[in-house]
Amino acid sequence: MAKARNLTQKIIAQHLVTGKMTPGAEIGLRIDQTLTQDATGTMAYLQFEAIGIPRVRTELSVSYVDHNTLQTGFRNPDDHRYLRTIAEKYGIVFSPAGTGICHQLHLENFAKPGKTLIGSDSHTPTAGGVGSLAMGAGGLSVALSMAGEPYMLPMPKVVRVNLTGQLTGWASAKDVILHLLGLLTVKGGVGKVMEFTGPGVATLTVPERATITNMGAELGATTSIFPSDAQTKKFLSRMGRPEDFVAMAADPKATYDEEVEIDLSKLEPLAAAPHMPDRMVRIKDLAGMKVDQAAIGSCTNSSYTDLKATAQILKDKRIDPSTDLLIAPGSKQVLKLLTAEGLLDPLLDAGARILECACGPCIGIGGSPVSKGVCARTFNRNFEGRSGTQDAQVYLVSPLTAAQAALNGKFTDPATWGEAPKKAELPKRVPSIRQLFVFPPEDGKDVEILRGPNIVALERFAGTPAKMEGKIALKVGDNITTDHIMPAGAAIMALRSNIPAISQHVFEKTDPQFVARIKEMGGGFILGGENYGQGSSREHAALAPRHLGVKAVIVKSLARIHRANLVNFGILPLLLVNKDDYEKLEQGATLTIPAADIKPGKSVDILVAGGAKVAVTNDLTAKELEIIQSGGLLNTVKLS
Ligand code: MIC
Ligand code: SF4
Repeated sequence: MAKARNLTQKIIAQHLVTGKMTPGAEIGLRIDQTLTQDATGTMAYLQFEAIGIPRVRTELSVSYVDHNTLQTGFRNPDDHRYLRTIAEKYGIVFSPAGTGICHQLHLENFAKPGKTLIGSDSHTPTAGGVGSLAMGAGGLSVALSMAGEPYMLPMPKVVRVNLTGQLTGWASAKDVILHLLGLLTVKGGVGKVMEFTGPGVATLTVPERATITNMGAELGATTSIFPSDAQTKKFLSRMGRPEDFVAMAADPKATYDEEVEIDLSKLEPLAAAPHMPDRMVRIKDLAGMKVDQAAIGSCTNSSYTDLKATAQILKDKRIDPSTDLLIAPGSKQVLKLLTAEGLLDPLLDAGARILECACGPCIGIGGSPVSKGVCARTFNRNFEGRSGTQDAQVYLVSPLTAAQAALNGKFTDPATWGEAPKKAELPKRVPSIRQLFVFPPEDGKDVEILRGPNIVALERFAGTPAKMEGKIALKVGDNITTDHIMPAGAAIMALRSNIPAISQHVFEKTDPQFVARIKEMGGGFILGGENYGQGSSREHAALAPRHLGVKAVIVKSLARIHRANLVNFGILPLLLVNKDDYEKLEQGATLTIPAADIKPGKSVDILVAGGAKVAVTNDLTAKELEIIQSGGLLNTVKLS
């Protein structure tokens, strides 16, 4: 009899092209679907063009425009036009600006149980809400998946997250994932898939599940996944695509590498306190704190059910005049539903500002709070400065909590909120917005790709020298995010298609002298702590440092997507054998790295000027090492 498998192992087994399913071993997966968004997409498609094939080889590839929708100059609209023409040429579905946020739209329109999905955005696991095995990746990895190449990753461990009971009162799906983050921390999921099982699963609707799998990204997890069951069937048929349903679940006797228990009935409203998504506090304990801004939206909490609950709370009330309330619906479908159901009026009448269906304030594109402003946001990241206001204090909360904060002008004890609204469900008839997607012609041969002056040609990098010499250009601590390395916000993100220009902003908020210093040094190394490169999948956090001459990062541990991006662009990711050596190494120290002696999983000594030695190792495969030595993945691509 076949071995009992959990759901993750089942989908992996069905898509396995190379490797053995032993945790940690490298595997290659056939990818059914890809998605990109504009801020990472332009680079991904420049790379796809460089690969040089006439058509994508996936079942479905979608290009969404949702991040850089602010058009304060030619750059963003030029990027959108480039993306539209590329999509037509290569057989990709195109979702124009304003249609909605990639993950919400993908969930509503395209995600399917049992399929593999790679997206150039770290919150791609949202599609795990319908049982897709959906992972975030760098743009180049997505470009290769579009070219039909297997997606390479270490076989994850599978964690069984056993849900019992059901949510009660004001506790919601957001509080489930906030609770898990408090339990496991922002590095607790690295190398793991969070697979949700147990009797509590059936009590959660697909939008609730998607909130949980979305923010599983903040655990550093490879992905998160729910089974495909009666809830999934209901969701897919309300979305007008019942034929996409297939039931999928773990075998009854499946085993897992680790287990976590959550009793849903014990949860209460929570918040992630500034400036990390795992800094868990109870809303009750924040009671009395003034809230300057409440914001409801982002790919975590912008569904119809989230906004319906918000409308029910705000109905016939007025928000506190000293608090701003920003609402960005996740898609035009959500917006149309709100309109059809008469739910937009309560939001407007209460004083909410309705924003475009896009990422917006989540990534610092508008909606920055006042100086030192306290925010209650339903988003997934509260890294320092990400809101656009450097000293803002962002608390990540559920839509129910955010709506209450807007009404009261402050956090209050949920015990004072009265009766919670009944759990919102999608109506039976959901209006379709399918006609808003641009489906590609059968043959894109004659389509002309239109590029603007901000779209700069790809740079090819040289291979690594036998010996690397240079200085530690920057020493940073634990949990450095890709937002620290390559900041976001409207001004800098408009440069995403222009590496020479965007590289002038590397580490700008952490150390404004960094760029000048590394240029003067003629390149160098970065020293980091645990979980270096967590957060966003932006490959610019590897590409731009590489452009500036960063040759290696030496760290205690690395986040998964950033590690892959470093390899893809030929930067050596080295791990300190003895983590205490971190203290011995200072910014400015001159190092010699014997690059030619580096072998997979073997340690070598770095020489520190003055005579000291520091042992470093790596978790690279022979192939990854070869990629780095060749100056990056694009230099080694040979398509089958
Ligand atoms: C984010 O939430 O940080 C982003 C912006 O969506 C990124 C992608 C990017 O930087 O373009 C992500 O999550 O991968
Ligand atoms: Fe967009 Fe924010 Fe989601 Fe990133 S986390 S995809 S910026 S809504």
